[in-house]
Amino acid sequence: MERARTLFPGGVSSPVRAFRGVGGEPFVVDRGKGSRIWDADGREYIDYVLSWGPLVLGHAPDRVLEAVERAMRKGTSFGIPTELEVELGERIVERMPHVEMMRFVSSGTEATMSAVRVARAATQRDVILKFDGCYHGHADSFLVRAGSGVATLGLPNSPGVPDALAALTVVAPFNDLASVESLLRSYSVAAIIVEPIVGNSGFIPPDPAFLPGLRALADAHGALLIFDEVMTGFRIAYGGARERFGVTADLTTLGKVIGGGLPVAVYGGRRDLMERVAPAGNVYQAGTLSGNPLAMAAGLATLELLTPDVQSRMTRRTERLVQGLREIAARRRVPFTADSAGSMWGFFFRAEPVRSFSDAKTADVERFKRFFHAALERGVYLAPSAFEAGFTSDAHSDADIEETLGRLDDAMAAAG
Ligand code: KE4
Repeated sequence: MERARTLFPGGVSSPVRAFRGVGGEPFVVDRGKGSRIWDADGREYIDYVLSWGPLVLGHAPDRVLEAVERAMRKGTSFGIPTELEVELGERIVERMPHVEMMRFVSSGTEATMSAVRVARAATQRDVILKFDGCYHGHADSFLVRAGSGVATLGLPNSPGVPDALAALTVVAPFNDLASVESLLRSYSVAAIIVEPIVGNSGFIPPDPAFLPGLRALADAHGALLIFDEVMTGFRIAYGGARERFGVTADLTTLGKVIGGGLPVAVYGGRRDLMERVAPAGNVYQAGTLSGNPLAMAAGLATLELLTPDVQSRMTRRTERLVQGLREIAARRRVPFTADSAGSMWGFFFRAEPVRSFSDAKTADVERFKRFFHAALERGVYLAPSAFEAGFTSDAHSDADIEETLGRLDDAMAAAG
């Protein structure tokens, strides 16, 4: 880390990794396999961060490694169409038929910024509406009251984003349809962009009427609806938010899981919208490594292994983990609320359920910090921020879950 700090800001390649939200020094990881990771000193952890979501099959699954190996022997990149990208695209459409046409990019940020560009072009409007505490990557327009690392570091917004640009982003509280409606009346909004379940302020599910309400309000005001499923995609249901909530977005962004740990993300949706993207249309977007064959191979192998049975097995284990934590907190009289959807989960040290980022901010962050370190000392790696979601994988066995609950019971006592 000393060497890293002379090379990289904060010694990290992404802010959330720096443990600024929990204090102390990040560990340096050496390797991972299944549900476990080992640090450079050989300490072993059960991993519930899983590279912030991508590793839905756990670390280094044999079938994914073999697929990447096969692909790399044929070359690591071409910048030429390959069959692999077609195959992964077809897998995605099979799961999410509302993603009629798509474009591969290399990060969630690229996906969301491109989806917003398409929406602005299609509606010829400039303003976008996002939600307080939601994080859609670090493109300028999204760094307005964002979640994830922005919230973790307590940054109000971000210097370097021109006021003129930030003014084109309006923000509503999550789960607050009245606020959305009043903003849609006051501004000519190109698109509403939302995490269907917020994973970047901790784990915050939508009220039942919220997503259908956004759909109706968007339609009533000529705005498009973008579901940012970079985190929820292929985690909260086999077919994502549309399957779980029955609401169809005009554009959807995906990432993380579809790359199996390699850099892949996607924006896509209605064909009439996506046909506006160059070279079919005139909305420009491009990328040297988009559709990279190694990343396509990893994503394909991952989705092929992510069957409905695997999905329901992970859901069951995640529910067991969350219910177990609720029981531990109740027994220890610790104010606590937790929830999950598929293989995505989260908790807050607060008695009442959390419905918005302002609720999340009232949770006991100091207790979270103590709990995080007590868990880490006992070999459980949770996200080093009170404003992140947790994940499980198909590699997290029933025994891992039971082992985790024993260790976290102890950690909750130690956290006082
Ligand atoms: P990337 O540009 O980091 O690949 O994706 C941005 C993004 C977009 N949308 C959602 C819903 C996301 O959760 C993310 C990225 N998530 C964070 C952690 N919650 C990535 C971790 C990091 O920033 O290092």
